[in-house]
Amino acid sequence: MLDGNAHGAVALDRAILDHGVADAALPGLLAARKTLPPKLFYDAEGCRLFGEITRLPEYYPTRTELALLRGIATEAVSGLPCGSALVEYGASDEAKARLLLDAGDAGLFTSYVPIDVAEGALDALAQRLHRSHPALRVHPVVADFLAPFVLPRAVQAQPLMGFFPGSTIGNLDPDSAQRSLVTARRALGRGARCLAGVDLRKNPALLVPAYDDAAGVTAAFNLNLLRRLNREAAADFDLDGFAHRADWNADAGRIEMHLVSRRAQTVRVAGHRIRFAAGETIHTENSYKHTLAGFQDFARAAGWRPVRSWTDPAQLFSVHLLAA
Ligand code: AVI
Repeated sequence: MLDGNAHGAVALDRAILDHGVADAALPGLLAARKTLPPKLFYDAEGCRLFGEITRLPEYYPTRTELALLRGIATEAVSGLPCGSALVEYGASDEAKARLLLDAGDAGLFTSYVPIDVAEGALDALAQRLHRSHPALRVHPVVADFLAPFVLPRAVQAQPLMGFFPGSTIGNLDPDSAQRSLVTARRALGRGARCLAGVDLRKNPALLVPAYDDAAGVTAAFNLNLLRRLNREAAADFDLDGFAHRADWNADAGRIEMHLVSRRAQTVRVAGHRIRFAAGETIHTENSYKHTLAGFQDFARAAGWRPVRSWTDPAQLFSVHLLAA
């Protein structure tokens, strides 16, 4: 059953989403070390390119996590009461949630709350689930889950399981990731459980190509940010003037994505003139990688109790069951 407005999505966080692209981009572009917020990746073309990334041979996280979840889904949801709600943080598609929704007895999950900034993707996801799971109540929430938001009233009295798949929290700086786990624990309440998919530290020879693939899809995904600014923030970036770069930052334990200015140039963005030196970068994304014990400590510090952790045989990716 669908629940929501005419677009099929409950807009609880308009104040944040309506900031506009220029407002989101300018503070970072005007800073001494230029940055852009990764949430700007996900316009329609960015969502399409991210979908392509997840199918690349070099990009191991999606297929590894899917295989892992397929194997552990029944164990991961065991002990949850019938009539529970699954709350997914960063739900660009429902492929992973389906594994949990279909895992337990019929009637284990009666509601699903996908939360994401990409309203179009949420609408499409809700329509697909409406067809395949007509008895499931789907309550999409258009929100940046970093900011506090209210869970739909309809699920507030249900037993809740949070779901952070895809190492989404790895794209947040550690303070924000910590805060989002705390916010989720408070929103989900006493007795809640949470399942988190977390990418593991590994040899940079495997990590870097996952973010700099031979077909150039990740490069196109990164450069699409500039195309979006040209269209939505009155910018005039020359896309040929910037190159994609992915670096492993061993000290910080993260992959960094940058757009490197190929020459000295000045770009207009929303009425501002922004100067780039040759070689200067816009830092567009961090993707933190954890150790198993490191993530368990991280979850504990956010008030969650680690119950169980699973990894694939090659120890590429991990899934953690946490209890509030
Ligand atoms: C969405 N997120 C978990 C992806 C990642 O692996 O950090 C985003 C991504 N950026 C480039 N490739 C994939």
